[in-house]
This record gives sequence, structure tokens and C-alpha cells, in this order.
Amino acid sequence: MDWIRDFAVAACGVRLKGKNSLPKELTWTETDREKLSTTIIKLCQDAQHLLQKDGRVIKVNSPTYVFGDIHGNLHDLITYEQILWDKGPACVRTSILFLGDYVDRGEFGIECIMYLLACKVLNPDKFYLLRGNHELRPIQTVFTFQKECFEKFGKNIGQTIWEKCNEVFDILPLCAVIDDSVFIAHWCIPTSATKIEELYNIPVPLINPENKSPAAWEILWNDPVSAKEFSDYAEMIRLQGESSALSSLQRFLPNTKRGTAYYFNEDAVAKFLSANNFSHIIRAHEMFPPRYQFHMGGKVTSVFSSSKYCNGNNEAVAIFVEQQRIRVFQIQTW
Ligand SMILES: [Mn+2]
Repeated sequence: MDWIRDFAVAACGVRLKGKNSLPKELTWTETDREKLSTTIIKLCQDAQHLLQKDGRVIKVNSPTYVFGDIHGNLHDLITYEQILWDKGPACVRTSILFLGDYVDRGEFGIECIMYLLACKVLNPDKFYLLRGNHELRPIQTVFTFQKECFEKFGKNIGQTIWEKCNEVFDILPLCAVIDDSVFIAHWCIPTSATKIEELYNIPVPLINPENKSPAAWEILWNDPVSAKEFSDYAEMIRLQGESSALSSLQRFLPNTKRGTAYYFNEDAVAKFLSANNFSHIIRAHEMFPPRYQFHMGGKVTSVFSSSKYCNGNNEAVAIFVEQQRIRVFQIQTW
């Protein structure tokens, strides 16, 4: 199986020599492209087979490293490998969990997803991948991943590879629970499910979450807001004469910023935690410069693991969970 991991690293010219070895441009020949595409399709099939077994809610035992958004930042991903599992995930005692948003925005979306799938195939019971809101076809057509596949592989092969990657994304789990205590998802908690068991039956594959599973859609899109923001949004909705939206949901409000899904407040978090006997929530998705954010009285932590996001100056951050202790740490990637 080593060829899969070697491929993931070699495919993009990264030889584990640090950031200077990252190519500015990929110079693949037609033969390279064909060989790579065959390998990528095989890797996607193997990963699909394994991910089917992970279920919709993954149970993970600590110690666990938790990573937020990657967004095509291969340099950071390889730095994590060098620092935390330089001889491979199998050689560390810690499980590894990524919270989604592997593609779009950064240049190396395809390489990142190949690296992560290779790690999954090689370490199925130790390496876990969740779905983010960028693991959705309509988002990738607006952002960069579809275009990236076309540019690197040409329109025909690129379309096949893009579709194969998305077939894997369609079966990625949506959330995880560490030690039956810490709830983890890319975005956050849904209105349409209070008990974790209600998420077990989210359909697989999930090609169109918006129509097929309100709970899945909300896990991918709901936004936590402060008490002040929540009351401001509630007031705005009241002024617009839509009070029915307020009375029916209480702890949730229609998400006016996104035009879909909901905002939720600290009460919603408290209710979800207590209904499931959980202590904390870890989620990704939002970047709070320069590093991370504790929300909702410390019950929710946001983690983002792609440094210099959108040419900014944020640093890469990950979380180490061990026996209900949540420690955020920064990784020097540049
Ligand atoms: Mn996101």
C-alpha cells in the first residue's frame, strides 16, 4: 500500500524537503497525467469502500489531533506530517481527525485530498475525515476545485477525477464524537436533531444534502452567534414582520447572512450538550485571526489549520484532545 502514500506526495513534486520544494507550477506530461489519473481513481475507489464503514457519526478514542480547514494548503499538510507523524500515522499513539474543507481556494486541492485519502486507506482505524461545506459540487464550481482538476488533467480526465473525488465526498461522515464526550463537526449543531442518535440515519451517499437531509445541511451551514448578535438578528426579523420564525425555533434563527440554514445561540449549545451528555464542541470553518476562538462560554472551540488563508497572516492551529482536556496548539508552518 505504500505506493498510494508515495504517490500522494510524489504527485505534486513534494519530497519532504520543506517549503522550498513545493513547485510553483506543475509540469506533468500526458503520460504522467494518465498514470496519475488511473492511480487517483483507484485510490478514490479504495477510500470509498473504507469510508462506507465509518458510518455517519464516527466514534473516536483520545488522544486525538483535530485539524480544521486545509483548503488546498499542501505545504501546511506536509508540515503537520513532518512534525506529528513523520514515520506515518501508524507509528504514533494518537488518532488523527480532519474536519473538512480540503479543497477550494488553495492551489493544491487535488494533492491534499489524495494525501488525506492515502492516509485513510493506510490507517482506516486511526485516520478520520469529515465532510465540510466545500465537499459539495455546487460550491466547488463557484470556487476553484473543479477548475483545478480541469487545469491539471485537461477537461475530460479532469471531469472524471472531479466526479470521483466528489463520490468520495458524498459518503464522508458528517460528525465525530471523541470519548463519548466531545462533539466535532465542520460547522455545528442542527435544529432538526437534538439527540446524536438522530444523525445515524443520514442517507449515504448524500449527493444533495440540502434536499435529502436537513440535519446534514445544517451541520454544514449553521452559524454560532453571540447573545448580542442573536438578539440583533431576532429584532431584525421581528421588524420584518416574520415573528413566526422566532416563536417556532427559540434558540435558532433563520440565517439571513447566508440565506440558508440557521444561527444558533449559547442556549442551543447548552441544550444539545446536555441532551447528549457531551462536555464540549469543536468545529472548524471560520478563521479567527491570528489563531483560534473559544465561543459560548468556552463550550465551543473553532479551529482553522490553513495558515496565511487568502493571503492573510493567520497561523496554523490544531487541537489535541486527551481525556476530555482540549488543548489548542500552534504549528509553525512558515
Ligand atoms: Mn467551511
